[in-house]
Amino acid sequence: NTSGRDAHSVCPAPSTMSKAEEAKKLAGRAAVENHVRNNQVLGIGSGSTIVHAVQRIAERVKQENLNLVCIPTSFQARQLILQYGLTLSDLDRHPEFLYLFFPPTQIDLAIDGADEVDADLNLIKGGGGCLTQEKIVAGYASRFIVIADFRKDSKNLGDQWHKGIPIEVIPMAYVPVSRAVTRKFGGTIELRMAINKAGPVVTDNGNFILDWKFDRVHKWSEVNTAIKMIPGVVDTGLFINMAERVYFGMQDGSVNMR
Ligand code: ABF
Repeated sequence: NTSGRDAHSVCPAPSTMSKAEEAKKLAGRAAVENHVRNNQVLGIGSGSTIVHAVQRIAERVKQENLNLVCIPTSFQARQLILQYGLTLSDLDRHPEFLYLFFPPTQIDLAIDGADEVDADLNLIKGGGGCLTQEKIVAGYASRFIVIADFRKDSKNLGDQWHKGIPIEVIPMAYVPVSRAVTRKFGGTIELRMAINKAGPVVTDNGNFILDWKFDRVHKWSEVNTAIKMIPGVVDTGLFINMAERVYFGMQDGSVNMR
């Protein structure tokens, strides 16, 4: 992830940490078992959960001699694809647009993590700063499958994830965008800083990230559209009506599907 931020890396108890890691693995592997098929073009997400999915994809490529092509959602995902010896590609070579129906889309399946998933499968993403490329790849895929551990499961956005909704902005506009968002929708907003506080986090696209902490439940589809219309906004970490299915790895070793 761009920022190196892990939502759950702040001094977790060791047992919680290992249960969460095990849950990520369960979710990632289950999604790959159920959805990856020969001759697919795959979108590969970012974060720590996707690592387990990529490991399983690489195993299956070897065991079953699968012919797969992978499109990354970040520099991290690109490195992961290369590290596991998978075939790297891009949207230049696989550009078909889902909503045209014919010719069919060429990204068959995008798999990615999330920071939070609500009851309607709306997501907050971008805790790792890769939200724009993640949304592009998911948006051009026929199927978008999310993998997560039990801590991401939520009724309403904001119940579990308290770091706000990430918004990627063009650097020169971060102050007016911050003001526009809080004036219209309330809450508070912060420019995401690098861990050493030496400067702002810079995304793979050369932009900044604002974290908007909202103070009430909103109509997220409308909020997403309105924020995207503010000059200087590149995209938001709200993924509305995009996920087809979510796999949650659970504490008891099971996998819940929604
Ligand atoms: C990416 O990685 C992001 O959109 C999300 O912020 C994060 C999830 O990370 P992890 O899998 O490490 O929990 O998918």
